[in-house]
Amino acid sequence: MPDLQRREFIVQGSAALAGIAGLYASLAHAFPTRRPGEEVVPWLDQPAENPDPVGIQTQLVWEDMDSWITPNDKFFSISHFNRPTIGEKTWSLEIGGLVKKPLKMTLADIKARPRQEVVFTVECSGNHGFPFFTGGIGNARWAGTPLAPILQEAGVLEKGIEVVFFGTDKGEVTIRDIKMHQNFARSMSLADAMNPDNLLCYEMNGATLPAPNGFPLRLITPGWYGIANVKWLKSIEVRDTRFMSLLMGRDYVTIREEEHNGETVWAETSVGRALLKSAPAKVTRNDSGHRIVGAAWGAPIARVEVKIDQGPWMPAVIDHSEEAEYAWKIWSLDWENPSPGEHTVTSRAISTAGQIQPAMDDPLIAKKHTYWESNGQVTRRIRIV
Ligand SMILES: Nc1nc2c(c(=O)[nH]1)N[C@H]1C(S)=C(S)[C@@H](COP(=O)(O)O)O[C@H]1N2
Ligand SMILES: [Mo]
Repeated sequence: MPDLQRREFIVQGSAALAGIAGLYASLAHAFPTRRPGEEVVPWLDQPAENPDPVGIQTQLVWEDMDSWITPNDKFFSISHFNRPTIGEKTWSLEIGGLVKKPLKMTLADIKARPRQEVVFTVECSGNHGFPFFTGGIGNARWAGTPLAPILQEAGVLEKGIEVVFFGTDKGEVTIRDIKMHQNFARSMSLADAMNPDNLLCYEMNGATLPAPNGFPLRLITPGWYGIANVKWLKSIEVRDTRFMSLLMGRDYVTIREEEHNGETVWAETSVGRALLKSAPAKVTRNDSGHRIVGAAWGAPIARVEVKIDQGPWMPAVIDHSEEAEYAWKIWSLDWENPSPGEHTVTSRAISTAGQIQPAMDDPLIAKKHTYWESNGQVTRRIRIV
């Protein structure tokens, strides 16, 4: 993410966050795999120091994961440009472009519309792409109003095929010798934008959407990588051509060597839908032994398997006490009599469609030359005493 490091940022304090801290503490759910008297055995491989604490704020600390819902003050936050401070009173959302009736809505207008919630695990597609970025994921209950009826009300014209979401944040982008100022922007096809699960979201885990996560309004598009979930929304524009921006066509582009009939094709694809993934979260220990706990997400999960060192894949137990279509699943495996010394723990998720999370040496991962869409199997190291 070298682009993140170079930018000037308007740093915003997290005072607002501290104020609502009490609110969501009561929302934290008891973690299903917790056992009496257990303690966490720390991983040996800790993440490297974050070189960009403004661009990447507050990563998930896997060992500390103790609730299905990630509390707001522990939720990661990514900013590519500045971090805008938006006053609710002066803010409004414009819906325009190729529509019959352009709309302008205040936050009160949006809150007066039908409310809808979704529990959705948001992951940055760069997560696990760098040694310093392994906690770019969190699970929250998002609330807002569905996007589709608003687009319907505006009346998308026949030739409208693309819906662009602009953030308030902006930065300088240089392409060849052209310097320009672009707002953060991402687009979706009209069909994808009309998905009834998409929300214009103003609430996170029962609290006002925190500034780092997009106050006053963000797009929540369940099933897509973090980048598609545009924060600090400013406007929505319907167009008649495909849309490009830094975050669609240059950055957040995966470059991969693919085999097509024995020939290598270098493919460039824009990051979009989430991919099948899992990770071990922590190993705990109490009087009755060791237990490996983790999460799986990115596609409907059928099974999760765990491998210790170079041993066989063993089936983990998926917890069904807290579940939602777009939320991560928590799994665990009791680790019988681990031998003292160093071990590796690897997990892989298997989707209901039969896909298997790829190993790091699978050509899908090994022949990927960019760090986006890093959904390869995660291996952690641990010392048992
Ligand atoms: N306006 C705007 N929206 C944005 C971003 C941004 O920099 N600006 N970052 C995106 C990225 S890369 C991710 S991973 C998610 C992260 O959401 P979060 O910060 O609430 O965790 O927001 C996305 N939406
Ligand atoms: Mo991201």
